[in-house]
Amino acid sequence: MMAVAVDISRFEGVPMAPPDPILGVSEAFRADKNDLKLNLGVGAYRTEELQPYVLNVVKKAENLMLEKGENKEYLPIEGLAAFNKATAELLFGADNPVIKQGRVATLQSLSGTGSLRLAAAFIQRYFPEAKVLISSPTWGNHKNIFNDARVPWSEYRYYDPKTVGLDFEGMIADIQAAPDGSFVLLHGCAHNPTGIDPTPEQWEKIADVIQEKKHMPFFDVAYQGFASGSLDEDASSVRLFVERGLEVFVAQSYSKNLGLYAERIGAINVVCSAPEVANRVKSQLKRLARPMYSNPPIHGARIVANVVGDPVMFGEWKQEMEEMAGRIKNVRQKLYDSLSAKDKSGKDWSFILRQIGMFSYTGLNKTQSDNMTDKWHIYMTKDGRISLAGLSLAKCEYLADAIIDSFHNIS
Ligand code: PLA
Repeated sequence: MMAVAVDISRFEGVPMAPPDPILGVSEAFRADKNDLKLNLGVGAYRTEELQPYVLNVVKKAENLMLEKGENKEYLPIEGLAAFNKATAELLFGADNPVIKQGRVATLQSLSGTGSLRLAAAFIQRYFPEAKVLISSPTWGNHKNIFNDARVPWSEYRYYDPKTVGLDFEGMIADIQAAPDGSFVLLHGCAHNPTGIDPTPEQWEKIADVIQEKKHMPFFDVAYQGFASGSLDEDASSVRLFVERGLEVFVAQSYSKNLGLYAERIGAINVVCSAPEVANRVKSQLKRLARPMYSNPPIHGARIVANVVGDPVMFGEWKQEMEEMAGRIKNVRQKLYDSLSAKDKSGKDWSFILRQIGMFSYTGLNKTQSDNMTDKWHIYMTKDGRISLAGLSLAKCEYLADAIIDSFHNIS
């Protein structure tokens, strides 16, 4: 008997979901047949030839792993011990007293997103009254993560379109005005999407207010080493809060700095006031993880543990990371040079040089961003963000033409 198609579906009530504002851009890019097309949507590093890049040190670690012939047994719920040790040391510094005193609860989780989601579930369960403050704007998925975890959030001012810089006063005022004990989500470095980070002095003031208000700092560190090229420098914001003796949440990702996008490797760290507290927090994070995904994948964890744990490979990684960060800085400079040379209107494009990390926040509005895609085949998010990691020196002039056209000819 052949199966007969049913004419009434049980899924009538399921509407079509809109495409994801970031990952949907890659789908549209793949469908475009024009040779000029350029994908500046998702923040994924490309070589000058615009090809995906697997770090040499990753290949080396994978070869070693293959030689050892390790098994594929389940990891514990908390993940690979060697990874958890390495990741906390990389973040806080190996000599940090919080590590020596056993005050950090670290769980390997599903990259940055999964780690944020686990923390959000923890907040929902143990701080049901608390609200999370997120920057305006922020990485689009932050809102989805807290919405899905049913954690209420509101925004604090961050970006000032007039100065194309940080609205520091606004940020401080909003953090101050939030109910005591709120969670304040901060980008550890290379703020996404604006590329604008507070200065060290501003970080101190942010910490002052958070401390005063008994807020909980919650860092999202998705670009350690990718902003400045230095792992330590990019962790300095987090370390400043930890040095003050505060309890802190930190989500980490190895997608960008080790190019392990698809391995889904990262961690959630909770710095606690005492080891006994850290043990309790960790036990509850494990309890949340178990029914969600049981335990994390092993491959990426082994790569990180091998690279960080071996002085030679660690050195090679730092060098490759500097090269990646350096290539992004070069295209940033070339894009600025091309815009300045071609744009006869006298507009000051120097904000591009002041931004840091993978992205540039161009100030193009939605209609102008649409023009970039529809007319020029340049794929980017509709908030005007472009990923410089997907740009080559060779394409800078073309991009500059497209930006100038969209900026001046489209309102
Ligand atoms: N946090 C921030 C601030 C991010 O920008 C990203 C990735 C993540 C966390 C999560 O990355 P992970 O889950 O792979 O560790 N943002 C990308 C990709 C690069 C994305 O949207 O998923 C972006 O294009 O904004």
